[in-house]
Amino acid sequence: METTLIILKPDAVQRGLMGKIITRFEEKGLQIVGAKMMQISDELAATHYQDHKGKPFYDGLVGFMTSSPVLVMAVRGVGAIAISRSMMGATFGSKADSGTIRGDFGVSNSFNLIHGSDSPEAAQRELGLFFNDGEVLEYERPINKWVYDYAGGNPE
Ligand code: 3AN
Repeated sequence: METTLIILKPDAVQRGLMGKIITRFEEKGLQIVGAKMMQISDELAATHYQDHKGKPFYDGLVGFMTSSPVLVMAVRGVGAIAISRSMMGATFGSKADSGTIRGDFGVSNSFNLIHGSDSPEAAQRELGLFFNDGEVLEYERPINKWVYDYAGGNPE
């Protein structure tokens, strides 16, 4: 099982889209194992987006992410990182396919509703940035036996 960091960005929170977006993850079969609202500090945004420092959109991105509260979630499942990225759609809402979160709910290139870690290394790093010890939970989910095929021993 993989765990990934998802952030519902300030536009998703302000536009009242949290419930609809969370529902998509739940209905897909992914397990929410951590969730909290927070106001991202300048320091945390700078650390999270350190790879983008110096790019033309960096200041706007940090300003946007710190402008209003976000919902951060830890989302778990087999292949959760790639599945979440495909559910999110392409970076720009104007280009994202219909059926994806960005494609269905946004048209903007900078207000793009959602962040998801893009690799196992990024997920580990980002979960550590946004969640404290004990905030990402382990709990039994009986429905897992209908979400996954365990006939071979592992969830398929
Ligand atoms: P993604 O979130 O799809 O992985 P990245 O990692 O390339 O996209 O970029 C991180 C964030 O930076 C994006 N979510 C988006 O908000 C912002 N961003 C990336 N490229 C641009 C751009 N050209 N103009 C404005 N914002 C951008």
